[in-house]
Amino acid sequence: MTVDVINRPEAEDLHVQDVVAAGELESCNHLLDDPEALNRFYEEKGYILLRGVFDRDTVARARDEMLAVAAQMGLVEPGDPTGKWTGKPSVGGMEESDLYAGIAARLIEDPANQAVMEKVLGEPACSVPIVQYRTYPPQSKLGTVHQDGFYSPGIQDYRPVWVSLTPCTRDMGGLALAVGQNKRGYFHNVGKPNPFPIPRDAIPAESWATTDYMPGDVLVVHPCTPHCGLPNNSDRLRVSFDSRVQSAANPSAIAATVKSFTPTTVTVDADRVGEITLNIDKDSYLRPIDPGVRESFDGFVTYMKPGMRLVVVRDGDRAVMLRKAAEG
Ligand SMILES: O=C(O)CCC(=O)C(=O)O
Ligand SMILES: [Fe+2]
Repeated sequence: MTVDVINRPEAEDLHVQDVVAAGELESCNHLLDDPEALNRFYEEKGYILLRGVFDRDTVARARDEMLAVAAQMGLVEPGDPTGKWTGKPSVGGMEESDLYAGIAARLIEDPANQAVMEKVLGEPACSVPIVQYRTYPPQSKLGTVHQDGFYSPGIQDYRPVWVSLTPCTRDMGGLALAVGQNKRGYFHNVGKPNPFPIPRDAIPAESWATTDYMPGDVLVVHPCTPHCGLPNNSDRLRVSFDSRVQSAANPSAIAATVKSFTPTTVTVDADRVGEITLNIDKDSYLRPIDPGVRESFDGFVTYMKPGMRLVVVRDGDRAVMLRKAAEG
């Protein structure tokens, strides 16, 4: 049954602590060479789990690169590939730090991993320049139960990927998904303030599933699948990132530098694509300064600056979204 927009100011919220992920996610490796069957599984269950498909050396490189940043912050000893926590508290808020820039793209776009990404997307893939890098010590503050698509309107034809770079057994707080709940619309409660928490009774408790993730595994999460990161109760950091893959031939989300603008257009120099001018309208999702804050259309020329680094999401020559760049 599809839910209409939920507007229930009195509803009790669903918290990550309430999620008991008793189900086990299934591997889709046997469907990799059958694009139709793979798509059917994705649309039916709301995810694709591929075991051990990324090349080991490329995963180890990405792991070492992320752990080197964690070591700089004192969270792990330098050179410790297991990511054992030193006990130093994390300052938090590092998910989009420039210190990590490029790690995800190097892994996803490595020639050794391209073929599998092409199978996941159905055409040659490149990564979207928006990545959240997570080096989460035990007992870190928990996130929310959410559906990615609710917060990212207009991003078409991409597939979100979640990758753990060290073994992420279930005591370390990997991703839990509400299996098959991607076909019922958005559960976010617009009767409550941002982040519009999902009501407790909206998702059947028995739909929740997780697994022990291993380095080289790739999890693709449907933009409408409710999911959350579980608590990390181990003695190690959870070392994962989440990004998205999209068409390499016709990328809709591109990193770009602002050249000039008018009240209704922006001209940017876009990576891979070159100079383009896009129309801005009142429905464009404008968050060029702080990705968490939507700016007004009317004030466009007052906050735009030449040289700004952005991620531009386009549909033809319309700007669907302008977002502060998260990657280099
Ligand atoms: O890794 C997490 O804790 C959350 C990840 C997530 O929300 C995502 O991959 O969309
Ligand atoms: Fe998410």
